[in-house]
Amino acid sequence: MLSQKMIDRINVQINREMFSAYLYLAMAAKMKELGYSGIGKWLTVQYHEEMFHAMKFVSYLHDQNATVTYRAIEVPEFKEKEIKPLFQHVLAHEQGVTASIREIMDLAIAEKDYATQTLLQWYISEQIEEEKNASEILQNIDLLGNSAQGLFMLNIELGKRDASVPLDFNKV
Ligand code: OFO
Repeated sequence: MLSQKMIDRINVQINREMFSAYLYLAMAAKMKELGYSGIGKWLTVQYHEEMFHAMKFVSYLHDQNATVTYRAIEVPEFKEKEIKPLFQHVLAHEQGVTASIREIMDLAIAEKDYATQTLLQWYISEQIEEEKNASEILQNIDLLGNSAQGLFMLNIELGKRDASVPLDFNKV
């Protein structure tokens, strides 16, 4: 059985994951509007991944017979229109999410909540992947010298991304 503090904290995280989804969806729309359809596709895949992260927590609360509370999702704000600053924003955002997951782990350890610790191991590994993805794209941008030709190629490359998580949340 989960503590009320843990249930509340996981509900906050569900909201944060949904905000991440919404942020990436908004970024995808902007990139598509600017003609970067491949980068838009990459960000849309990321939106699905974030919804999966949210729904995996939802599923966990249901399994633990705890209450799921959906709160309002903040409006995603970002000004970046250039590719490099946009992915710097993505990386900084993911670093913030990593810190948030670590906070829940700290709580789970303090409460000797072994079940939640087991669940969180998945998120900790996933955050390594999330930060690595954004860092690699930034490295590629630097290697390509931020040139128009390089960005053209990057746009094609990122458009090949497929989701690494199930998109059917009924299976979560
Ligand atoms: Fe859910 O990992 Fe990104 O935000």
